[in-house]
Amino acid sequence: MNQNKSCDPCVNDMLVQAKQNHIETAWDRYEQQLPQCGFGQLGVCCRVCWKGPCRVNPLGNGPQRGICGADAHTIVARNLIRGIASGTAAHSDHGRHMAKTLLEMSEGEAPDYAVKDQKKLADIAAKLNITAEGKELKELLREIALTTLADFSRQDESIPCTWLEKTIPESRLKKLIQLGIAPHNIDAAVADIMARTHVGTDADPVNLLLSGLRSSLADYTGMALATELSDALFGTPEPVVTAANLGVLKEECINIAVGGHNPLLSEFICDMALELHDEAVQAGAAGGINVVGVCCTGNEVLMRRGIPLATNYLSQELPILTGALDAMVVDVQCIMPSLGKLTECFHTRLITTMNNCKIPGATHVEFHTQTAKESSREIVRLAIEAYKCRNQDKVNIPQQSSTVIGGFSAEAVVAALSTLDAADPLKPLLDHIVNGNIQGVALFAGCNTPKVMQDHAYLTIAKELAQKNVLLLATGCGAGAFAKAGFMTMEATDKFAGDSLKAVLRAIGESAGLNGPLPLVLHMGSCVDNTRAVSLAVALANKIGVDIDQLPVVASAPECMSEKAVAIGTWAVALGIPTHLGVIPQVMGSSAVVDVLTEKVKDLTGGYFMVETDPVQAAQKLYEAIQARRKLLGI
Ligand code: SF4
Ligand code: WCC
Ligand code: FE2
Repeated sequence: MNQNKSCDPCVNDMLVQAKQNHIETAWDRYEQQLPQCGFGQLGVCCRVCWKGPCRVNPLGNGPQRGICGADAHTIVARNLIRGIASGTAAHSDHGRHMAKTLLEMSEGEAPDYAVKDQKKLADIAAKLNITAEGKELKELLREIALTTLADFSRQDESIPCTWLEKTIPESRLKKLIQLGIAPHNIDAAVADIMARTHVGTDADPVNLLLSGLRSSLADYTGMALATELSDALFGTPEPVVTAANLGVLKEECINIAVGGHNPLLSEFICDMALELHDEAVQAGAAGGINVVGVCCTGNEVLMRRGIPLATNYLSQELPILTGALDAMVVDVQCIMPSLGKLTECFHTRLITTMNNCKIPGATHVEFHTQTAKESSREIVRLAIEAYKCRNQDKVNIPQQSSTVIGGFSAEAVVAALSTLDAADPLKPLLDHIVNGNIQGVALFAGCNTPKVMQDHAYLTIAKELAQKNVLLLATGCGAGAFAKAGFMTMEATDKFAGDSLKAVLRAIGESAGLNGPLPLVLHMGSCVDNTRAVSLAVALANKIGVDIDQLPVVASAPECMSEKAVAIGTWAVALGIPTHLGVIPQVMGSSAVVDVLTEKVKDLTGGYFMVETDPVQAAQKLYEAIQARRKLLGI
């Protein structure tokens, strides 16, 4: 029963239980939506103005234009880039929040925050050409914040965003400038899309798609700065051992799940869980407070603090069904509105925290950086109160979880490599790529969708590529899939890696003091942290003097669904990376758009999209893309 819904046994167990108790989940609501609208799936439904909605008949035997005359190509391109704009806005809003926090710190207005990683701060300053020497911390924070915020406000279109310029190879930047797609201002890239897709404005699909590429690069910029500034504040991740899946919930503890994306809050929830330990024990929870993660806030605290991960996006409702979750604390993005109604059936308190993300049915405790500790204390106390209403007889926690070795920031990877060659840490990695022990690198990113069996394609593609000696990296809910399935362990390396990959991972792991190989899939963080993988690729490219589109590096988003994922996939292509999508993107109604995204864009950026719903075939195509790159490099 339910075997086709997920490859995660915990999920399948909980779904049986949900059915018995007449509790509805995302999988049920997906079924209620079937059959989904064919026009929407093809991207040919336009709701840009109120003369519509207009639909173009994809079979050619109905209307071929909307009322204003827009054809399928215009409509599909407009719909696609509006999604990219939303993804860009979401990621970069997260980045802006970080930069503004640095500015507040410099003005003494965010007293609870500190710089945990001084080295990272110094690296950031150097990257941005800011002199750190002789400066007071506050002054340095201020300069970094203002330089970063200038990427949201610059009006001179001839100057690209600093965080883009400083984090990609020179040759790539030149190419992007030539194509007119290097953003000068993140917010302007978003606004440009909203302006040009207004009724009666840009109708040229290629021109529309180019602005989509520009916005996706603004998305990259916002992500890069968000990740780097978070590292300075909360620490750059280092290898850490933890666990994943619903078994990480503990009956004897007050369980708090943190979900969403923003480490500005969740870091303090983790601190407060320790501080209020005695209050929890007094309330009857002998084990104190157990913080677990969901989705990307989960990835953030997993990477930096080894907080266990309860589950990834699609199964975010299920921790509540265990009856053991006392509070679900959420910030922004990828939080199902269903949680409001669902928590009404349980003792679990849903707590929203951000002004731009309120959910009916939740308790709202507004979080401000100025009073981070105070708000976090209030939130954790709400969890303690909720725990007092828990019915222990109804608690049913699936006893399954997998070990996870996470924390592989680019710095952590380089540090591990430096145990092999301290003077030139990238050399061993490069040598192994050149001699074929490592055939290439694949980055798994993106979400979950009920359109396919949850996590299945991630695991299948990874097994296929690992067997062929491809080094695997993962972020976001893809990382969640691997974490739950035990793919972030040494055992998985022994079981699934091809011989030469296994030998390399063992050599690095052992010399780095791990007493075994590196895990099969390296956890690089939340979805905003995809730029960690880019920074590693850029370091390799710079070292051998090539551009990213020459490296044997590919990306795969087997279950992409969010607009952020669309933006990420698009910047991967803009940076020159062959990028696989495992679900059919909502663009198939326009042959012109499909042709640009899968073929013509190759001539512009070197990257391209490939769509393949069969995971074995997808692995084959990704491997072929790697081989094509190797051939061109002559290796
Ligand atoms: Fe219809 Fe044109 Fe309005 Fe879109 S913009 S809804 S195609 S009239
Ligand atoms: Ni990023 Fe996708 Fe997860 Fe949300 S958290 S569901 S965008 S991968
Ligand atoms: Fe995410």
